Amino acid sequence: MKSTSKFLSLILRHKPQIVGLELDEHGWAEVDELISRVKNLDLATLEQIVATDEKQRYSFSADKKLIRANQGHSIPVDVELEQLKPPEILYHGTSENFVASIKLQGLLKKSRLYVHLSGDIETATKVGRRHGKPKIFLVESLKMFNDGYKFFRSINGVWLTEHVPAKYLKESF
Ligand code: HQG
Repeated sequence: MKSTSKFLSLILRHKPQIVGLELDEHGWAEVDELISRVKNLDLATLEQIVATDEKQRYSFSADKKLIRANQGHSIPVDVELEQLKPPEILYHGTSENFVASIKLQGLLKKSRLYVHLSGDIETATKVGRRHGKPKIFLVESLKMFNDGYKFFRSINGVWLTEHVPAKYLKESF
């Protein structure tokens, strides 16, 4: 199940073409088509993945005919993110290896559409651990917002913004 979920994330965020699928401009794929193109995937399995995924990565449309990833894309789709005033501080978990470069350039979105930020240190630490020894940056998000930067929150609670200049970053531990 976990490996199918990972594969779904690859298809719905990054490379739908590897199974010959197309996403629409809002990132939706047709459920029937997805099921027919991914080996060993049926509707019951898909429903279970959407319901139990630990980060709530996917959503069905109201009529359940379409499915999309809630965030994390590298391909340019508009998932109709909610634009919001952020809290005073958000967190970014990364690896120690990237610290010098981040202090110089700020946070870059790299291959994704946005820089991903977390609402709490625990989540940011898990994100950072994916890349190596974790390192947390505090982001002065409210200050950024007041300076005109836009913030979005995906429906699974991930905060997103296009770039965090170094002057809004503070090192945590
Ligand atoms: C780093 C996972 C050098 C950045 C997570 C990160 C998240 C820089 C890496 C979501 C840099 C990009 C996204 C700079 C940023 N110099 N390195 N100037 N600016 N970086 O995977 O934020 O499990 O694209 O710190 O939970 O790690 O996929 O982004 O380490 O929500 O659902 O460049 O992916 O969710 O890595 O993770 P990523 P991320 P899923």
